[in-house]
Amino acid sequence: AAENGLNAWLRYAPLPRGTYSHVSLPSDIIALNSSQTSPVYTAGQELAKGFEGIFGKHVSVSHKASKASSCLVVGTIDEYEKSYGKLKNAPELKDDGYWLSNKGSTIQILGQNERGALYGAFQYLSMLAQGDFSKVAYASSPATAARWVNQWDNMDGSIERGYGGASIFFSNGLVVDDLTRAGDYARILASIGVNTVVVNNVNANVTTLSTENIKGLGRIADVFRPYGVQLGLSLNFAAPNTSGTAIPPIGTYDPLDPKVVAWWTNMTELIYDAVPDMAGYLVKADSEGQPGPLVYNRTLSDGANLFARPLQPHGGIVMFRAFVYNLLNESDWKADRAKAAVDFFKDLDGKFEDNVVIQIKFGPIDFQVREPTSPLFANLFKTPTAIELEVAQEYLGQQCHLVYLPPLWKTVLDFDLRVQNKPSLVRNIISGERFNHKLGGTVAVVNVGTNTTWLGSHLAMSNLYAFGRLAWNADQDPQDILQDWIRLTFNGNPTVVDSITQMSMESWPAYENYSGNLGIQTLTDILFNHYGPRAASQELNGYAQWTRADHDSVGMDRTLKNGTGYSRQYPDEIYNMYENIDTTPDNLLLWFHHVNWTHQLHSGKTVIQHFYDAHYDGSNMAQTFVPTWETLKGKIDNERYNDVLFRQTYQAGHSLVWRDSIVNYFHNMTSIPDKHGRVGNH
Ligand code: GCW
Repeated sequence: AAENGLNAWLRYAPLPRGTYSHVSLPSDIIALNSSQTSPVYTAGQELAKGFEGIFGKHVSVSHKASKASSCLVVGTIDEYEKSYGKLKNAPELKDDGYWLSNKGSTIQILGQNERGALYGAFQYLSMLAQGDFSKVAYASSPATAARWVNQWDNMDGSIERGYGGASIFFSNGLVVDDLTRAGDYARILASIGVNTVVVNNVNANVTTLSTENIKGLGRIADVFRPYGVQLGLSLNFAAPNTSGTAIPPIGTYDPLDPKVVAWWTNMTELIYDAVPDMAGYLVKADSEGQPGPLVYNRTLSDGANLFARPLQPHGGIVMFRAFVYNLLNESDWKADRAKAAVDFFKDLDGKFEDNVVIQIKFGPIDFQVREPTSPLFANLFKTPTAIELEVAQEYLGQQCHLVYLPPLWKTVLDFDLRVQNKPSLVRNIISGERFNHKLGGTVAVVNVGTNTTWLGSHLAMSNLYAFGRLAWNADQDPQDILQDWIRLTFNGNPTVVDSITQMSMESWPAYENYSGNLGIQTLTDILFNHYGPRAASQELNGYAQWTRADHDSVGMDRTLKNGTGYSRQYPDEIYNMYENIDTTPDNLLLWFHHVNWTHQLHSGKTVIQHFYDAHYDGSNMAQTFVPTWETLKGKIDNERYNDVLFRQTYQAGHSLVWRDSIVNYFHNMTSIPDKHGRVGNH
């Protein structure tokens, strides 16, 4: 049944009866707010739904404080204290934080704000649904203030890089009438602490700002609101000069022209009339054909501030994307797109309004299977930053391959950039802690669509779940998060947990091995759809995702002494590590250095032999996912069992296509035989 997919990890499946006979469940739920648009109200409903599903117990919800014992109270700390008196030993909570505690059989779920109370309820339900009845004494606050997802939904209902069906927000140029799925989405996101959804594509169409669509955005915000999810909006920089919006065009979009300032101020007011709690704007400017301030010889900070100022009275923020680059020519040995973000943004540090956050893709290129940490995180001190991750598996198998991404994200979140020779973990930079900012963010590009699995694949949902968990607290183990997800999404049967854990944890290494290793990036077709192997497409394109592979040698020389100088964008300790081939880790060798195919790695293998071996290892690994999955037959529902089996069988086959395509390509190029005789000669 579709609800297995639609409810994602919020299924509240019945626990085996014997497992909770010793637990005394509350007899009443008191939600300290009776307004149906309040997240506290939602929390009450959700808790009742959970008790019903997990324990088959009906627990009624009321909204009046009472002293009855064995009831569950959910609300804000403030509301609680109004009714029950001052709390002793209440913990310090940040915005959106929560505190779970119990006094005898009375359970309290208290939020720093209403949203926090809902998050606390979801946390409590997550414990119950996993059969975890341990102590309810737990306070938690989010690491980053902005926990946003970016949808790349177009007004015509298509989704850029979408592999899970059509948009749940737009169709035929308008906001859809039936927003049930949008509300369901908000529920899923609230359960993992996501607080904003930017609903339209960063390649923004101006008609999102038509009079009719602004009303529609108001309706989207209305279905989000009970879940504490705010609407965010992506803007097209040229909107003031384009017809189709609620305000007539004025013939220019120069950010310093007072007419343009007035235009955006008026537009912002119109939007806030419809969406009084809008979170803010997301802007992609001067990138990949999008208009921006550079067209008028203005700076990117002029561009960001144009939007920041009218948002200030409303408490909104601008997420300004650092994904700005120019097309380049491969014949120039020093040309390097990886340098673009620092080149464009470094000197603007300090020139942004206080409510601007620079949103930075985790690596300097574009969601590749392995990239070093973007050096921009170490070059902005006065400006808060957010990391941009991709749940959409654009270059990473497009949800047709299982690739559990948190281990990849953690290589960046946990990376120590050693700014001024001091500990400078990326996760402490984006939280605002390292450079003392209140703002900061963790963002994911997510391509959920109308498909009843949301992402088009049941197993891909672990990436969305883990994204939210890591945005809340990046100091968590990807495997622990995964196992929570497995128990909630499927069940706690040890075979189920072990098998899915094994496949998932092996999936990124497998994909890296058969798609592109040693830091060469993902060798997908980059000219067309970013799917499937096409190593040749990496050369002679303007996108500058080059491998510089030829008969003798391979890799991008990004050193200062002989290459593009990208290495120098890092602080000294990191620069020294990457500048020197001996201290560059094998998995990023070809990102930083141009070497002979016969160059010996730290592992002792040559580069070319590593290519051959890795492609066989990776595809062999992908073959094992099928029998591993087959151990679940009868242990989960048939519908999901069969659906995933089909996908894993496909992945196993496609990994062979990957393997043979890549090893043959480089074997033909180098004429170097495989030591194990597997390549060529057939
Ligand atoms: O990865 C590239 C994608 C584009 C995308 C762009 C971006 C929405 O191929 O489809 O545009 O990144 O992040 O802006």
